[in-house]
Amino acid sequence: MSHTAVIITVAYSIAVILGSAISFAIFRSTSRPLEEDRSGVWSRRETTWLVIMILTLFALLLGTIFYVPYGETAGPRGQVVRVVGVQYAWAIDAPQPIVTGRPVAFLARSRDVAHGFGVYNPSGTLIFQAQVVADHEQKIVHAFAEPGTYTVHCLEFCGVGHHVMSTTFEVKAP
Ligand SMILES: [Cu+2]
Repeated sequence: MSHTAVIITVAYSIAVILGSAISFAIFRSTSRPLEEDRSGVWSRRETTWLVIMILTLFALLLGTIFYVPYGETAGPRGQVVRVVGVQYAWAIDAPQPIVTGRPVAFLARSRDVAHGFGVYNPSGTLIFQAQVVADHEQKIVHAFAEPGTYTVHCLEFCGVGHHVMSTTFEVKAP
């Protein structure tokens, strides 16, 4: 299982367990007879719950923010590849052959509408995708681990020829 799949599975499991526990507690509370005023107790519980939620959200933030793919650079040894999407083709301009093991900065923009730059590895698995729009240069940094022929498919419906908007590029061992 991939790293992302593990994170998603764990996150969903926690959500399901918490959701079930809360639903059960609410269901139980509706069948209990009315008691004397216990607002002091509930006020303290509410504060405790607030603290737990803030700590949980902060832990989730710390645990996930380093995987956010924004603001990355390819570094001084990076390879720069320019990508232009247009209805209905991709132009991929790599000054040198793209090699494995070194980060590649894809600088992608569109000449017309929004497109989805989706890159598939030689075995056909999607490895990353990014939205590509007209007035913004989208930067995606990725280091390829294995050489081969990578396929690009447009992943944003962009018109009648969307399904033919594909191309390939080669990644070589250095
Ligand atoms: Cu498209």
